[in-house]
Amino acid sequence: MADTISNAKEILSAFGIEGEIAEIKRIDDGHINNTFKAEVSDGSGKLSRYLVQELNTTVFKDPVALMNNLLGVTAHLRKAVEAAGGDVDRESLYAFPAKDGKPYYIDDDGRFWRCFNYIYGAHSEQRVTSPELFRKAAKAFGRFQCLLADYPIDGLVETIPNFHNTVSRFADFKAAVDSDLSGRADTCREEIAFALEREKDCSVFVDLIKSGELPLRVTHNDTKLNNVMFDDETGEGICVIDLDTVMPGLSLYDFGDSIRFGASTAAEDEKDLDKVHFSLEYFRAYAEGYLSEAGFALTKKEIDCLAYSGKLLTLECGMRFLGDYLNGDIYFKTDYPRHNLVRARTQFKLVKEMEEQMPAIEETVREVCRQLGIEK
Ligand code: GN1
Ligand code: MG
Repeated sequence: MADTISNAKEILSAFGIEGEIAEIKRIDDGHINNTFKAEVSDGSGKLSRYLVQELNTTVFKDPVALMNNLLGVTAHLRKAVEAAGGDVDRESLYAFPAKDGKPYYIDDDGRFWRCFNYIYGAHSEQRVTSPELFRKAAKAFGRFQCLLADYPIDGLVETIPNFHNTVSRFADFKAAVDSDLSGRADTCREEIAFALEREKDCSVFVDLIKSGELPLRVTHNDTKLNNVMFDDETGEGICVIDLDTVMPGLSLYDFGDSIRFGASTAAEDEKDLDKVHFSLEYFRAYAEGYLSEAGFALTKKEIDCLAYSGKLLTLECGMRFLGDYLNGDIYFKTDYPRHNLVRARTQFKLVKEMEEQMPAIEETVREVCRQLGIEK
């Protein structure tokens, strides 16, 4: 992975950005796309910053449709921020049009580039280090969901079909075990068995969607902590980023995925499992933040499923990591050969602890609802 972009000048110029490039710096936050911060000087000493990102078109197979989703959603969010008197350049993302009017540029090697406003005076966080931080992330994701509540769901394509369809994720996982393309299955029999034993869990949300008991909403679908930008001064979550998977989904996908990543005492790829624990304290903080923003808009069934969503989304992600390990690391970026296995292990440890603590997690949701006056 290069730390710079060899054809940065050409790419920036395609977006109408001329001037001297002062710096190109890789931002190593995501497992999928290649993201860079670009600083450009206009000659008079004034520096402008941009976020230049190469979309992973192996993962996102219809990038043009994706950009269409993104343009609609960002325009909607921008309007909402404007209406609330917010700072649109810091509280919303904006994809710059290229000179040909398209919101992307494809270079001679076929690489698919976008260019966004750089959210200045803000930072991302890679780990939950306090309940306050997680509560702030939760508020940002809860608000994000409310802002998109009136966005026409039919106008969005599924950028990755069946992204959180756990039944199809389970089938993919099983196929990865059966074909064992990497010849690694013998190194993770225990982890494989752990996932296979939980097949029944995988159909719970799918069935509730089918029966009409859970409503589809416009959701983010990748609500990792580092997809929120926090204000450098106030620490508040000011902008939700990484909008490539905004599409029809369940509120529970967003809640559960945040819990998966954040309600843990260790990093997603911590090798020492003794350090990895589910944190009920962090769970409570997230539930408080999220429900304070979005709780009144949720149905009773959605609220009843919040506790379970954390476990299910963690199981799903663990299966995805383990499946990728078995497939030979073809999806997630990895730094070393067992990286995906290490990630799967942390996820399964969290699943196990969430299962053990499920009554307490459910009671926490009820307590938070009472505390906020949410009665369904
Ligand atoms: C990927 O790109 P990033 O790091 O925000 C993945 C998520 C996983 C996450 C696991 C499009 O998100 O679904 O939950 O890694 N995104 C995609 O850390 O597959
Ligand atoms: Mg991301």
